[in-house]
Amino acid sequence: MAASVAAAPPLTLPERAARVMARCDALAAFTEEPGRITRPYGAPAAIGARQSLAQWMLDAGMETRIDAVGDLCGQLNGSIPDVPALLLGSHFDSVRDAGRYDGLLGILVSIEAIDRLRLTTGRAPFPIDLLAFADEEGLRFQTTYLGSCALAGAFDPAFLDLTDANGVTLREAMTLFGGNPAGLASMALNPGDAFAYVEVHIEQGPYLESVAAPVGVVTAISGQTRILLSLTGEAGHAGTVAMHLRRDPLPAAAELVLAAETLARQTRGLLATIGTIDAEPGASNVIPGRVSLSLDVRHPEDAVRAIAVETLHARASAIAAARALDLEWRIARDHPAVPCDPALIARLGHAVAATGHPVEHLPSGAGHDAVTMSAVVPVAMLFVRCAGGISHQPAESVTVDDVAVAIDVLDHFLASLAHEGRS
Ligand code: HGY
Ligand code: MN
Ligand code: MN
Repeated sequence: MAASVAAAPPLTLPERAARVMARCDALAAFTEEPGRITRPYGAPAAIGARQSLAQWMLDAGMETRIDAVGDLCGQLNGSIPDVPALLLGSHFDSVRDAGRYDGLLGILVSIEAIDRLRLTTGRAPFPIDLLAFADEEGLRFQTTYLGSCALAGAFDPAFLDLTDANGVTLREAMTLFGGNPAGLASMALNPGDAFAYVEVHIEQGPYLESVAAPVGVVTAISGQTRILLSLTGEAGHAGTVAMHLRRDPLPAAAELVLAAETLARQTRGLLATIGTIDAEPGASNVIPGRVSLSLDVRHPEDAVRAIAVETLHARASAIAAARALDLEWRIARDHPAVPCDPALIARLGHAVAATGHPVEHLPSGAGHDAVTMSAVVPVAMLFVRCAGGISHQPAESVTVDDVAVAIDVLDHFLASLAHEGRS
């Protein structure tokens, strides 16, 4: 006769937080660049990370599936006819040379809160869908928010023809990633499918640290415009073409970089970043023929951002004209500022208070999938303090104690919805 095996006791909150930290460490190994974390959409590293996340979702009692974009969707309670779902989520792609918490922390905290709800409070009277988005950063195709765009019914089919640095189309990458370009349109949420989208994320700024709070409730997310531009002149020999005869686009790019910095410094709240610059053909004894740059412009107010983008476009045109260069200016993504839902903000605030911590409110300067989701469902976000506000680089860091608070807050939030209903 087989010996009876006692069920393992449920994990404590500190054990769950430690598990989240260990899982962030484990997922850091899924990278396309040895020695640093770089996990673009659709890459083998993303497939590996998605497999681990899927296993942990299954362990937490969820059913899982891959959607048309390649997002991983975990579901607790299945679908209940005519009962809108609660959506939780964040992303598992990364920037180049990333930290280990941006995006993944929110997915892993949500897994713990869902598991805890299942094992303690019992099942909620509504489905809970955990969305692990496959592309939020836009590293590979400069697209950003691919998964949430499709869910929000905002996926532009023209995106499918975008190519990565190796000429692979998004259509090809999506198929290889287990997605289905033909299924994108039917992915869109219908009215009544969901009643809220809630995302846990590291703050990526220094505010929570400055007020000694482990978590904070987000009020709104700044708008952002991502521009891809190029300046084209004429390549030539570095040793023979006289300075006054050159059509060198790189000094023009330098002027534009400084113009963007100057405008942002002179405009309260405006942020302008040139994050990539590529001079072609790229040899020390060749005058560049073409320079490509990315320009990221952000402001909490859409009107200020729009004027800044127009101003910088005019400046770029003038710089190019003065040097007889051709300018290409393409707006790759343009997202308005998004307010979070007042009722969800209040409920998250109550959940924070229930854990005994101060209820801090703050805006987000970083973009999140909540931006796109806000078109179809009320959204809210919980930020977790990170050391020095450092993010988008390897020094990104959170404490296990703060992660425990985030799990606890999300647990209280879920339990309040489960017990009190949605109103
Ligand atoms: O760019 C952003 O704000 C986000 O991290 N993707
Ligand atoms: Mn990010
Ligand atoms: Mn993120």
